[in-house]
Amino acid sequence: MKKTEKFYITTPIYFPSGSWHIGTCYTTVMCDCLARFKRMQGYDVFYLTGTDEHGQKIETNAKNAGVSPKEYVDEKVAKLRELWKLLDISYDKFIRTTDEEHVKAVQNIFTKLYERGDIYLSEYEGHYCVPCESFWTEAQLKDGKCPDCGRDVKLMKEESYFFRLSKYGDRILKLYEERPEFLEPKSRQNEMINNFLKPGLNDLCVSRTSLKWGIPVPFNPKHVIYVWMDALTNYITALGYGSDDQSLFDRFWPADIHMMGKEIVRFHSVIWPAFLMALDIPIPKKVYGHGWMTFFGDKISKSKGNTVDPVTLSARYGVDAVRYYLLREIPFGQDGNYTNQIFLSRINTDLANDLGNLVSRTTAMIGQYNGGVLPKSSGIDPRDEELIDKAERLLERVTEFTDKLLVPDALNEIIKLAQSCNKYIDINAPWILNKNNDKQRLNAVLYNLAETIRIAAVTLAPFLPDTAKKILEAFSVEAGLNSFESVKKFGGLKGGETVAKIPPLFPRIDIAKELQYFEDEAIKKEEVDAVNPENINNQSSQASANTDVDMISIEDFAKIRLRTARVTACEKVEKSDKLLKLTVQCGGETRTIVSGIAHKYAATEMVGKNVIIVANLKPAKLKGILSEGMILCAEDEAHNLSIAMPEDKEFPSGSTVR
Ligand code: ME8
Repeated sequence: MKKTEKFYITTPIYFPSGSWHIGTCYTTVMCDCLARFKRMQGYDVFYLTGTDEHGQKIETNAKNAGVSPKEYVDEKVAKLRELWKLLDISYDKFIRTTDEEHVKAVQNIFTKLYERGDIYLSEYEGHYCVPCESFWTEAQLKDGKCPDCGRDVKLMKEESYFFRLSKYGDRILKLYEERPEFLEPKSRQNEMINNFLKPGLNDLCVSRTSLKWGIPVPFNPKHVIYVWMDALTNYITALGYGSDDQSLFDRFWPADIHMMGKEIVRFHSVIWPAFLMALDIPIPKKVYGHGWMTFFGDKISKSKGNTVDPVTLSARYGVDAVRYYLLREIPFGQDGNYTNQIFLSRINTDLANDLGNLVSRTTAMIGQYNGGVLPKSSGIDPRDEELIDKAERLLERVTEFTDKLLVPDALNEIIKLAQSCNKYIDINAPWILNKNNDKQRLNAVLYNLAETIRIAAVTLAPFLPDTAKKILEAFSVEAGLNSFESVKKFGGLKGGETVAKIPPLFPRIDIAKELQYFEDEAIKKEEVDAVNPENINNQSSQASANTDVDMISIEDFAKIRLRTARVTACEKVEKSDKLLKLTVQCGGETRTIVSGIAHKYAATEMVGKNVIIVANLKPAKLKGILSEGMILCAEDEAHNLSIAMPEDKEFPSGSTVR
């Protein structure tokens, strides 16, 4: 790679609604990690984020708050910037769609498209979803509601400018064909082709007269420019497109990755390329639509009343715990479920047990056995080859995954190396070497540990910058030894460095106590809304009452989400004869389910079984454990149980049961 190769990465620009939750931070933290990774690889990186400040939603919110739209957004934007600062987001530019340069450039773009005949004046009659700022035809509505968010839409009829989107359908299809890597994951491509491109695109309404809070159409100022046209162009106006200084645009365009949640892929992979085609501007290299952080199966969103506050979580467990969770928990392109339990367990197992414990043990041993000074390397010993080999190949493996945007797998490689180090400590037992006065072997073991930790910490830096910094400081790693280049070869540390014993990077969490805290504090509110405390007795009495229920319609039945799931772990619930606590994998999600089957099934025989679960049952607490679903069982009069299982043992988990 040439030193000067560029990398331009963008998040969507955020609606300054003020209700940011852990899910909203996902795109930004993911892009931050990729931007940092590329910087460490030597790329010239431009990482763009910002805010999407116009539109009806903001106009209404400001009115309700009794302030001007600009006052409203100024306050919210300041809060968002604080959040990004807290989460260590290393953006190169924060664009606001109220920035004067952006406003001017959008007006220029609108005029250019009008002059080219790609924008024309007509009348819009149809539906509008205010929360999504989306236009919909009657046929596109789902049960009369917005097909994206399920909320009410408004009927609109007004004079509008239109963009000739219909003209670009074939070119966009061709783009997908010629550049299959343009839109990922592949499933999103199929969705766009089947739902939008194949049925044929309609021209897009790109102006409104019924609201004021937007960028005026320069040659007809009673119209303001449609918020999505205003918003999408930020990716080029931020680089100075349409201004006097286009040098950033010349350097960084086309974008290497536009990253976003799956719900706005349509705007980025259909409408945005069409705008660019109309402007004769090259198409971005990749649009990546990631999955959602869900909360008991629903997308986390304020409107659904289930937010989890990243500021509270960061203050309590550290920013890097939040970053780690976000980067580790959502599998490639899929959704990842948030529960406090999963969040806390992740910190305990990966960060406190594996990584944190390794650093504590190693610095403590160097303190105890060598006065806090790193011993010198004593050359390669065949007993150490396996560890050294793993350390030397870490960056290569992490790069391979990161390049494919498989960030959870990349992180897992680093944690795996920490686990190998912990095993290496157990096998080599430095305390015995010390007792036996085997100074030479003891020094070699301590050196190998410190050097492997250095390699792991440098590689970890783009993911968890603060943790990496703390580790490197503890081992007095010099500036030259914190680069990617320096971790390709084992043996960078010279020996003689001062090694400081540092407090645990991630103190072990008492999960039961913390879950109690969540219940007592504000975060509890969101969870408790969904939690309906029940106990096993009233569940079973409900079950027997239900044997005589009235007939239900097919729509009623459709409300019950039955899914296949695979049991990955199981244990008896303490002080209960009836209950088993099961961990099940349901598609991309891991859930805990407490089930009253212990009198029939042993915990050990449950592991590996495929079961059917009610996936949208209100979570309930049983013996203090949050149960997120129910396992289907047949029960005879003598209360014997038989678990309902899909006949095909290999059937994928997460499949719908009907
Ligand atoms: O859509 N899980 O802004 P936004 C994962 N202004 N990602 C989530 C999420 C969740 N639960 N909730 C939100 C907009 N996000 C427009 C973009 S770009 C020209 C205009 C992600 O504030 C969401 O998918 O609603 C998106 O990537 C980002 O947060 C901003 O969403």
